[in-house]
Amino acid sequence: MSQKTEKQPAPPSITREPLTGSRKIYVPGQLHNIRVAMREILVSDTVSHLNGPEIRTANAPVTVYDTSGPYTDPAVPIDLQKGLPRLRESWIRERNDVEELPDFSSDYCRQRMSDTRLDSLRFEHIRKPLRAKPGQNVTQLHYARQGIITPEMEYIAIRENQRIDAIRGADPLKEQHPGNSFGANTPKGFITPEFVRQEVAAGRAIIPSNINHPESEPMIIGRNFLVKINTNIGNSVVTSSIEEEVEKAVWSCRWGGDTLMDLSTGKHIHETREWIIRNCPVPVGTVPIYQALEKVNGKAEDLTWALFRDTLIEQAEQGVDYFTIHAGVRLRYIPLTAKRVTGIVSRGGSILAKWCLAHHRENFLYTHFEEICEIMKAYDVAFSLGDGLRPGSIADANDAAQFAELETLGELTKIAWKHDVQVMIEGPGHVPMHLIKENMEKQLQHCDEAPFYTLGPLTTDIAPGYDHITSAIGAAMIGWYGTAMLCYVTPKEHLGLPNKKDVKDGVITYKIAAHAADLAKGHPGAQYRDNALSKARFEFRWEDQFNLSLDPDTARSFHDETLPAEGAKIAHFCSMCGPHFCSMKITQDVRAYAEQQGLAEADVLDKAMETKAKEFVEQGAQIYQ
Ligand code: IRN
Ligand code: FE2
Repeated sequence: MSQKTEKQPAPPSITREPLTGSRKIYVPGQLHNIRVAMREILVSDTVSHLNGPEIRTANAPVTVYDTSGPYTDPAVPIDLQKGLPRLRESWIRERNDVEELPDFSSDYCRQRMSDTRLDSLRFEHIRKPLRAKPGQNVTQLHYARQGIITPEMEYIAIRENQRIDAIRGADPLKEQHPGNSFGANTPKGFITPEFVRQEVAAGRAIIPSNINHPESEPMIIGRNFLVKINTNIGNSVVTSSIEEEVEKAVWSCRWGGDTLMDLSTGKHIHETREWIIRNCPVPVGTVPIYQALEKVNGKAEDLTWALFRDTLIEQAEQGVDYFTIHAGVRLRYIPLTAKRVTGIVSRGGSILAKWCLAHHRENFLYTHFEEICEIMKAYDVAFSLGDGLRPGSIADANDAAQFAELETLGELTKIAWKHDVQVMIEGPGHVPMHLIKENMEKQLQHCDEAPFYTLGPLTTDIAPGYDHITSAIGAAMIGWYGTAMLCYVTPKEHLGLPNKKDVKDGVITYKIAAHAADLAKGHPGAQYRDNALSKARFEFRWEDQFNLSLDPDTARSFHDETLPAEGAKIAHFCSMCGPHFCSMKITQDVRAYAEQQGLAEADVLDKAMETKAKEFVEQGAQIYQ
């Protein structure tokens, strides 16, 4: 008889309703039989009653990029025990280059499968792992280089544009590059599937898409696309359970997390990850060395290549979409960190440094790099080349250790590309504003434009409790310079494991940084939403202003703190300035007056200024006498 000592995880509390004022829509593809999930924000009419009867003008709904997955579509049944619908499964199988394995190929999984105590915690019994057929390469980079536009690429092209009216009728095979300086509401370019393919083929962008994670909706990381944000979750030995982590994962996607890293180091690492992956609509990343370290009971010197390799296969067959691999922490760079204020702050980096010193040998991730590539291409796992020697304080920014590692990451990028394996590069860390640009320039130079993925950077060390802000400043800057993905930092950074509130605060803060960068870079779809929100604000369409914002719930509740009455939602002022000092109200009055008088707005302003100037001089003469 099985001894079921483990309890079934309690169903987490998942928020299922769409964000207020929004609904899920599906945009069909032209090349492939796909439906791209997007979020449509409904807005009300503009109402004007200048000198006469009320005039209503309709405002178009605003379509935005949607990372929330099937959770916000009330029509899709969700069963966390079964996992999400497998959106990509048929696309993957129809390519005819994968095979279903009779069993999981890692030793670790095979041993676990016989452990009946874990039955209720796992999903393996409901699926078989997929792997490339012998001799096949199943990466999106491989397809892109052969000129194939995959359904994943078309899915991405559609969702990246955000504005579906901009792409309707566009030729999907035409190469289109998003130009710069897009004027209000007039995108000059849009992203086509062919453009996506070219960027992937050039190594400038990656599509993390493990064939064993068919639940994930395709997304792209590259500097000619929307800037993405990654969120980290995961338990540690001291806190949190499987259900809490699943809840945080869904929550992170709801508010805009584009990818999710499970950094669990505590109990049931494998099972926690399985639950997260099966229920996660965005790509999932991990740092496999963490689990490898658990397997040797935390003794870094006991790590071996064989054990690490087995861990990679275990996680690849679970469906992890990208691996942080700290292969750039070379033995000879470690002394360069000796005089640092904060030494090595990367968890993975410090584990490998310890191994290198204990054995006085080169990092086994570096020496076995080509073998790692062989595994990556059999499942399409992308590299996130870890910055194990990133600076952990302002004092250590841009030092010799950091840049030596970056050069090695460039060397490894070329090896991965030789195998058609997708690569992005991890970056710092703690960097003051004046040293940020150099990071981007060096990364582009050494890593041949492979996408950059940075942790912040934090621009000062003096604000624990507020490091989502210290780092969002750096993130916005480096995103503008060309970083493709920003790893969020929560208010709990340096202090503790983030809870659900911290996850949301981190996500919204990073959405701001990413969007600010999109605007500055001139992404064709970015400014449309700002314009729609500004128009709603100017016209006192309060509900529209809330709903168009990144966090409608907070915007609404802040407003309602002082003016809770329903009537205030159409009032032409808020409690900030009151009814008589609202600049927007005054401007509207000026415009109304101009229209009444048949004058141009500028003339009215001139006239008004003249009167004001006169008054001022008269009053001033009294005041300063
Ligand atoms: C991102 C850029 N540089 C580091 N990161 C993230 O930091 C990385 O992807 C992972 O999620 C987290 C912890 O990495 P270390 O501390 O093991 O390097
Ligand atoms: Fe830090």
